[in-house]
Order: sequence, then C-alpha cells, then structure tokens
Amino acid sequence: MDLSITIAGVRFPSCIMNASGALCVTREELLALGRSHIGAIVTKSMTVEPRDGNPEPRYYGFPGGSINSMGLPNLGYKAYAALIPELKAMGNPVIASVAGLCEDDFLTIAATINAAKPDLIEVNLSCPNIPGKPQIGYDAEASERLLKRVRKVITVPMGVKLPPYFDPAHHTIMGDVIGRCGVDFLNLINSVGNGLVVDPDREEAVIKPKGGFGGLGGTIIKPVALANVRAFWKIFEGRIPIIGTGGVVNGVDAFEHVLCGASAVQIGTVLVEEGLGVFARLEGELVAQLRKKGYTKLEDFRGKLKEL
Ligand code: RRO
Repeated sequence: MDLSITIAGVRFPSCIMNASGALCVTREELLALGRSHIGAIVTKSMTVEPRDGNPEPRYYGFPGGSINSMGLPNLGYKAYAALIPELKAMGNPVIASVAGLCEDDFLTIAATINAAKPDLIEVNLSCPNIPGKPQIGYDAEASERLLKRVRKVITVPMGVKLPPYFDPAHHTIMGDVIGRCGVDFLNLINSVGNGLVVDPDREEAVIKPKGGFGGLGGTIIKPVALANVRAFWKIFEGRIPIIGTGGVVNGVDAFEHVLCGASAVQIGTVLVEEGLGVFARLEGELVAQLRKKGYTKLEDFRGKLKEL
C-alpha cells in the first residue's frame, strides 16, 4: 500500500506528519521526530528572538481534545536555520514554520530560513495566543500584503497555515487572497482560537495565559477542519495541495481529511498525548481503512466526498 504523496514537487514517504508546535521545539525533539515513522519533520513556528513562551500551565489535554496557549516558545530563527541541514540529512522532507511578532519579522526570518533550504516553508498566519496580537489570517488585507512580501524572498515551495473560517464568505475572500499570492500549498487549520475550558470542581480555567483563553485542538475540532479543507479544495478545484490538520486521532480521521481533499495530514493533540509511536499506529489504521474500501492509493479517493 502506497501512502507516499507529492506536494509542490516534493515527495513525502508518508502522508502523516507532526503539526507545528507538537514535539518540535528543541533540537532533541526534532531529531526524535526524524527518527520516527514520519512523513516529514515540521518545525515549531519561529520568531526572530528565542522565546520562553507564555506562563504555565499553558497546555491541557482532556477527553476529546486540547487547549493551548503556548505563546510561541521557540529557539529563534537562527537556531532553526542552523539545524535544517542536519534535519534534512535524516532523509525526510523538512517543513520550516515561519511566524513573527510583526510583518517585518516574517521577512527577516523567511530570507534566512529560505537560504538554509528547507524542502518547504509554511507561513503561519494563525497563532491565536500572543496577547494583543490578533491572528493575521482574520485580516485579509494584512494577509495579502504579508504574503506578497514573503513570496518575494521565498524560493522553495511556500505554504500558508490558516486559521479556521466559519462562513463561506470568508472562505471566498481568503481564497481570492491566496489565489493572488503565489501560494504553493495550504495547511488547514490552526487551532480554533480563543476557546475556554473550565474545571468545574476547582471553579477555574485550566490554563494560565489570557485568562484561560486558548486554541482548541483534537477530535472536537475535526468538523471545522474538514469544512475548511473541503471549502478550499472546492475553491481551487484541487489545484492547490492541502495539508489537513485538526482532529486526526485515528486512521479513519485521516481518511476523512483525504476524502475532503487533503493530500497529507498533520497531528498535534494526539502526538502530544500519545508520543512518537502514534505515527506507526495511524499509518497502520489508514492502510486498514484503504484495504477495507478496496483502494490502493490516496489518489483513488482524494477530494471525492459525495454530496447528497
Ligand atoms: O505557540 C502557540 O501558542 C501556538 C501557535 Br504559534 C499556533 O500557531 N497555534 C497554536 O495553537 N499555538
């Protein structure tokens, strides 16, 4: 059974990889990802300066999902630029996730990271957790300006990690923006921003930053993720490859993402909860699902969701 895929001319040995943020901040974590049964190594979103991130507790897993307000803890872009050759030498594609605290930061980081030649760059327009900094992806004009600027300095395939949208009007507006910015792939979706999880016994929020507000992930966000994958797949009629992220905890979840149009899937919450062994489990479960359906490869059903 062949679970390999190609995105923007880059071949991935498997369609399952980590989501940025999950076990991918430090060199040790990234090397451990590289040694596991993974389709690609995705780095933590990086900023200009190294960051400790928000105060703890800042991640909380619960049945059905997770909430996080990590606040971009990362080593700073220079450290990741230095690490990229070592990660690439492990044999799988490397996706560098670029963020920033202002538009110019994205440019600074993108130029240096591009020179380090990761296989792909993912521009994160959707971190929900920096106090006072709204998600750029909810501002179409700011997104377009930023993407056009970074596109000029990025020569490897460039993707965009978007926040979830909840109305077809917003899918259309952002689809138009993406179509004008030379985007090679999409990653849908980032966490569902600014949820609040409450511990009723203690009568308190479960995480500390931002009064308990944080990004939701895991099973509870799967329908939102699938809707965004489907909406952008239809807008571009399959011409822009999509990485589906959100709610993948078993092989059937991955199958559903591909059915809606995803080329690959990324895992966050379940990777944090289960550890690196999850990749082999998910691959086995996805293969079993394909066998059950009589499919031999992902192209047999990608995007072919039936509508009633
Ligand atoms: O670091 C974070 O708080 C974080 C980021 Br950059 C992001 O893009 N998505 C998320 O859920 N958390």
